[in-house]
Amino acid sequence: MDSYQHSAEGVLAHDLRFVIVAARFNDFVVEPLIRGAVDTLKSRGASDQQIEIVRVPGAFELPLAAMKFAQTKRYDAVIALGAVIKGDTPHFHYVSAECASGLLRAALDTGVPVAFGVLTTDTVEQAVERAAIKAGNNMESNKGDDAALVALEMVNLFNGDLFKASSTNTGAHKGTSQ
Ligand code: INI
Repeated sequence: MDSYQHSAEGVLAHDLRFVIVAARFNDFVVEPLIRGAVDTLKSRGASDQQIEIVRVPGAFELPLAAMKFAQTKRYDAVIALGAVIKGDTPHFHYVSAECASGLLRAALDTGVPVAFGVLTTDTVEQAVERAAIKAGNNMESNKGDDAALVALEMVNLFNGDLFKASSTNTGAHKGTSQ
């Protein structure tokens, strides 16, 4: 049986281009997410010129921005960052659900990886924790960092041998009968 292991481990970003689309809403949480994502990409060799950062009003606006940037084909991946924090009304549900499904659609419709780095939390405290804002935090739980790693992994997967036009791997459907 063929198996294929993958992760972002060792993946370098020297030749890759990323766009980070980030919501301004709850910027006290989103800005640290941006810093986490940028630090991770830079630690893998990306320069400032390879990382575009674009802000939109809120999480609800992220899908359209992600879709538009993905359609340009100028970027290897889109990293969407935001924070939807539950309030007293059902507004949270509409924003978070449409944001998630819209970002997935942007990826599926364009074929460009879109990392979902949007926090959806019940409380401000949970959001702060996931953005690793607390003093002394070593960024281990920064979800912007996680989203950047996901983007790297997906780009690396699609740039790899399994997707090369000249690939001689003809056993993709071996053993299946549909
Ligand atoms: N946008 C967010 O990014 N996070 C939120 O928590 C949020 N809440 O709770 O309202 C939010 N709302 C704004 C929304 O994303 C749109 O910008 C707005 O509805 C205009 O389209």
